[in-house]
Amino acid sequence: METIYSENHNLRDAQTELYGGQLVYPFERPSRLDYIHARLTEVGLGPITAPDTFGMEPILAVHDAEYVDFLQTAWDRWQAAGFQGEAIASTWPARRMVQARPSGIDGQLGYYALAAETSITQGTWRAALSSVHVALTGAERLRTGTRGCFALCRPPGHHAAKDLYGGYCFFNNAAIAAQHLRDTGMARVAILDVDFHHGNGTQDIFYDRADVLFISLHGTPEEAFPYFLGYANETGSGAGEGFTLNLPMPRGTGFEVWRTALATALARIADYAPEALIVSLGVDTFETDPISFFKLKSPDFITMGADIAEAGLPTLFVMEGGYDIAEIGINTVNVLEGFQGH
Ligand code: 5XA
Ligand code: ZN
Repeated sequence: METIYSENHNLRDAQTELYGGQLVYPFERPSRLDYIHARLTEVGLGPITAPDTFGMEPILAVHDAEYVDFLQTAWDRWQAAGFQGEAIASTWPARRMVQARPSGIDGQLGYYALAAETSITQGTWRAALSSVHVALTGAERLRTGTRGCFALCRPPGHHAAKDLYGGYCFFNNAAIAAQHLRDTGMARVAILDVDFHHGNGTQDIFYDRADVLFISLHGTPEEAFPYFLGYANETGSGAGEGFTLNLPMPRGTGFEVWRTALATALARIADYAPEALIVSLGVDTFETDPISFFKLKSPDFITMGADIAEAGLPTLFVMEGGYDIAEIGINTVNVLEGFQGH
């Protein structure tokens, strides 16, 4: 299986994440990809290729133009305002407040942020742009007949909505890839999100549409980030009614239960009969992930990949989360090997 990868992800090296009331070095850090890259090479999964470049059009097909402009200029504007640390939101348009876009950078951070853990830094824009190119290059491979491809994206994307960043995400790589497949001729695309966290951004982008099916398996939002989306009764709206499926699961969920949910997801995908499948691949379902609460073990990820292969669809794996860094390479590549070997 081919992997698409760019060293540009290293440009995203934030030094601060607001976690547990402290500013810590972020869980979402460059070395995550070093471990995955090393494992890909160790097992010889296939070629590792640099991405092609794409213009802004595929991004603007998903994201709001003012939001894109905000991301491009946020760091420079933050610095110009004289702030010393990394750019972190601190004020939100909460209940019963006006949802208007402030003019200054401090106000706009709160306007566009869905969470405060994600700081914007020097290099964030370029890394986020490159991550999109990685996903789009993978999508292009599916268009030319590839059975499976791995887009080794970083920063991740599934929390980013058309005008929201957070949860370490800026552009929604999987959604942009799906939209690209739609815009270049595919009638129906399915997105299966197996990251521990609900893909709120992807859900939001496609919520009222029937041409992209979104399914997410995740920690119950009663207890897990992003907390305010991902309940089972969110099923789509308008033309999209029935084309969102959420399968939240409780603390301590192990692979037996998780795999039953995956079977439910795969049955729905078979029923939908898409032309391609995009998997938002996070391995933070692993038992020792530091910010999650499922109990999957390393061999389970091989079974997961084999189960996904059973769908028999051209499949693009798009990297999302996973923070047990010592094991992230093994767990991620296990999914891909499980898929490939099947
Ligand atoms: O999939 N999303 C993540 O792994 C990020 C979670 C951020 C929690 N503050
Ligand atoms: Zn996650």
